[in-house]
Amino acid sequence: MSGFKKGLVVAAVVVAVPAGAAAAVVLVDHGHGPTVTHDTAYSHITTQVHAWARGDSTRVRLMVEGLPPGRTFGAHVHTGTCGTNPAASGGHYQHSTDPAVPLRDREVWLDVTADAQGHATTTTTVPWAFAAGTAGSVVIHANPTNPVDGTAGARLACTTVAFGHHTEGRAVPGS
Ligand SMILES: [Cu+2]
Repeated sequence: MSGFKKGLVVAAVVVAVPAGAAAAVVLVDHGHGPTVTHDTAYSHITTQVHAWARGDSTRVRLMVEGLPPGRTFGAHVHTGTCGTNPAASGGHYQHSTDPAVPLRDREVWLDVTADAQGHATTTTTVPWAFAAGTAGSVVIHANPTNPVDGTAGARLACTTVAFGHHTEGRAVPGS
């Protein structure tokens, strides 16, 4: 019994240390969805978006369930929040409009490929923090992203995420 209690105390101390570290990873933004499904063939999918900040960089993860196995779908961070009109989510978030920088390095692309169970997860890290109000959603498209112009076909589903508002602000233990 006393050994069990001692173990709990040790675990609590280990978890507490990273929260105070300078380079802590903090869950800052989070969205569950989809907020809106634009194509009824995808009305059964579920989405989760998480964003973590670490210093000046941001790690964004898109998780989707219920997709057709084996297919790849383009997905991006968009500027607007989701609405019943697919165009409501606006264009792609662009951290820079400098045409000398490849699109994939100034937008946030989260293309996902479904496994045999229809699950898909993609994580990407970008070297910036989102300013509040500049990015409002993650949109899943019908086709893989064209690396030249960033297009990916029709908008299938949209998940609203208030990037940069830091609605979460929780330190992630052990990271
Ligand atoms: Cu898009």
